[in-house]
Amino acid sequence: MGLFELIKAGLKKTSQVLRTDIRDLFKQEGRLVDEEFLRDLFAILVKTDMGVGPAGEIRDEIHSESRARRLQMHDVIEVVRQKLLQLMTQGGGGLSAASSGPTVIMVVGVNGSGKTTSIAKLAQRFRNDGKRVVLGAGDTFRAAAVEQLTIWSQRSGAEIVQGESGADPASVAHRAVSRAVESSADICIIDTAGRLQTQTNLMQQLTKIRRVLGKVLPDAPHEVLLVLDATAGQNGISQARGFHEAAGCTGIVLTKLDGTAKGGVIIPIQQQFKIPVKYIGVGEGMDDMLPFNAEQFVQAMFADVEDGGR
Ligand SMILES: Nc1nc2c(ncn2[C@@H]2O[C@H](COP(=O)(O)OP(=O)(O)O)[C@@H](O)[C@H]2O)c(=O)[nH]1
Ligand SMILES: [Mg+2]
Repeated sequence: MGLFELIKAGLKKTSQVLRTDIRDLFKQEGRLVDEEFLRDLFAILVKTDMGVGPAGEIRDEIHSESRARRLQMHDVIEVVRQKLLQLMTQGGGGLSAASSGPTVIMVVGVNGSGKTTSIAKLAQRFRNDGKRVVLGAGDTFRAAAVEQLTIWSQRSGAEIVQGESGADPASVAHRAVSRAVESSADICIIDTAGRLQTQTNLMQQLTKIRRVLGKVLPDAPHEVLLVLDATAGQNGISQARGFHEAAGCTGIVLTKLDGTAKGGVIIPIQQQFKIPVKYIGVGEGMDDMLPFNAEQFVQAMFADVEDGGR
């Protein structure tokens, strides 16, 4: 499958809901832009979790441009697409790299958001590019997380540094980066816990890991990726805010887009965190993570609507 086909497949749930709803809206050929139409369109857009602000902007734009006119479905979709593109920020072109030595990437987020899976996917991408990768199993809180990362690292041919169960994650992180330096690895990715006894403990731990990374390599971490579960919708945003504050995140990985019809959530996410979405997760397999591209994302959201909608 090509890149766009993968994104399209990943956004299938979102585009299918949009397809049903938008086609309903255009049962007659051409539709008068009146109060009822604007209200229905607004409701459809809000259903994607893009937020009432953005949905309202789109509604108002169509209102002011086309009030009392008859519009074809294609014209409306075109306006919605253009406006969504304006509201979205571009991806920011891949990950930052160290000027010399290994690039250190720290990965944070709520339990179950997809951190460990995304690390495995990232490691696989780097391995495909011929890079040498060291993984730090910094989620020592859950024994299963270490196991999971070990299995993935064996598959992709990445090296893994782990501690005893319950070991200090900061010391695991320290050893992982030191190992990456000493083995001249290109990339070091640090996994972290998403849950501890208390939220305060967790935030302190993340701050400490970040500090320790900088002690081994002064400009590390080069990226701090915040992993967000798209199926959590807008609720996930408030949950993740603490992580952003504690770890100083530089980019977002938005996972599980394949599992939700609320793909529009990417807009409030970008607006709230003001850091670029770098990758999107569209499945559980190792190849199911793609670089984020706003134009392709918007195209994919509406791909189904137009495929059979004319
Ligand atoms: N469908 C789907 N599942 C995902 C995706 N990313 C992660 N998962 C699943 O989400 C669950 C939790 O992932 P995990 O990486 O263990 O989360 P962590 O607790 O943040 O490390 C696992 O069952 C993963 O297979 C994705 O993009 N799509
Ligand atoms: Mg994990």
